[in-house]
Amino acid sequence: MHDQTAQIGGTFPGIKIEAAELRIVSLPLITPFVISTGTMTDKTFPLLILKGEGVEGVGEAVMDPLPDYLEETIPGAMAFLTDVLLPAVVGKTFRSPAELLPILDPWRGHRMSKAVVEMAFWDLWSKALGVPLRDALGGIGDKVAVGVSLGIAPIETTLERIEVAQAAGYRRTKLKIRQGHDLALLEAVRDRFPKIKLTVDANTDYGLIDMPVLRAMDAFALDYIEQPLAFDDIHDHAILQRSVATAICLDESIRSAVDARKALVAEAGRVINIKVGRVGGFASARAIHDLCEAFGVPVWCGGMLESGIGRAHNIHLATLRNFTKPGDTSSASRYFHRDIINEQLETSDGYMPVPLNGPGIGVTLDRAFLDIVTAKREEFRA
Ligand code: OSB
Ligand code: MG
Repeated sequence: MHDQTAQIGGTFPGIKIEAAELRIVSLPLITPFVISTGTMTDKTFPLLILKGEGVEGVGEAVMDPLPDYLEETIPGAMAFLTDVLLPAVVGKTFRSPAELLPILDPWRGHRMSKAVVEMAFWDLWSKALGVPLRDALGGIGDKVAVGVSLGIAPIETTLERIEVAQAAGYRRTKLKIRQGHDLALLEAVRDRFPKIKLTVDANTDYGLIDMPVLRAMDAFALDYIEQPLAFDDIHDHAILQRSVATAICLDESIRSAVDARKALVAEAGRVINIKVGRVGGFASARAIHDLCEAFGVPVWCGGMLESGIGRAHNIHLATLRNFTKPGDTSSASRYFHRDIINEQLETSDGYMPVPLNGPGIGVTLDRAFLDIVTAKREEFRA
């Protein structure tokens, strides 16, 4: 490899993306994950490997098979990546991830598809530089605080799951809610766990017409209510935030730094959940992070039930200094019997160690297992 100090000093010649490998991977979930928009029984995702000059960068895309979280779908992403994005980057040399943006930005939407290309290149680039992704991004520390996200289940089951999460030291409990599965749940949870750091995530299930229910949540000392209103809305969240004491946290409705600016100016929320896949990559995630910091708004790193590759990217991102609230990157073993990486991403007392087992994302693909769980594989060469 090259001398990293010389490279950081500005003489880095760039790295050529010689080839790309795009897979569809499917991992069964240990327990079905239920949210207001539907139930997931397995985690299916596009995995992108960019190959350049003896190094490989890996990214995991977060769109669902069907447009139930946001509009992107796996079939749409595969077509866009195959027909447009990968032919545009394979065979080209880039000196930094920012040099990819003129290729990605002109296209409308498709932020999750753009993100997987950009994220895989950040991994490739930081490996070529010989530094952890954390350092390339400008993060600090060797562990990040995390909580659990608990899917919709009978109240008794949820109480048991909270017990388990508390025993493991998780720093925050997020309960998925939907209309009719909200106040009674919160009463039961607060009755049993009066002091825990608690949040709820509605995944867009409510409207302003549900103001009485959302206001009633003020009684439960929630750290925030995540995405109560529509996925494409900022305006109504601003009305809601003026009418409830609890902080609103935006997830689905923030897809770019421009969205974040509008939400911050409108005071549509007091917390933002940053998912690097949702917002189109690390450049956008950092811009949102910086903007929130300037507005005095804390952020935290969300998740999409990613495998070890996506989780590693999330953990490195969460080392940026305004990620002051616990993120969603809990132990991979809560979701999967076996991961596609060789390392184990497990928390200790509610902290996830930053994978620093080498440069880049700091984790490595378990190729043999990856082949078993790969449903489709395509190669791209210049
Ligand atoms: O809204 O944060 C969300 C999972 C799938 C889709 C949307 C969301 C979630 C989670 C899971 O809450 C967080 C995790 O990865 O553990
Ligand atoms: Mg959410």
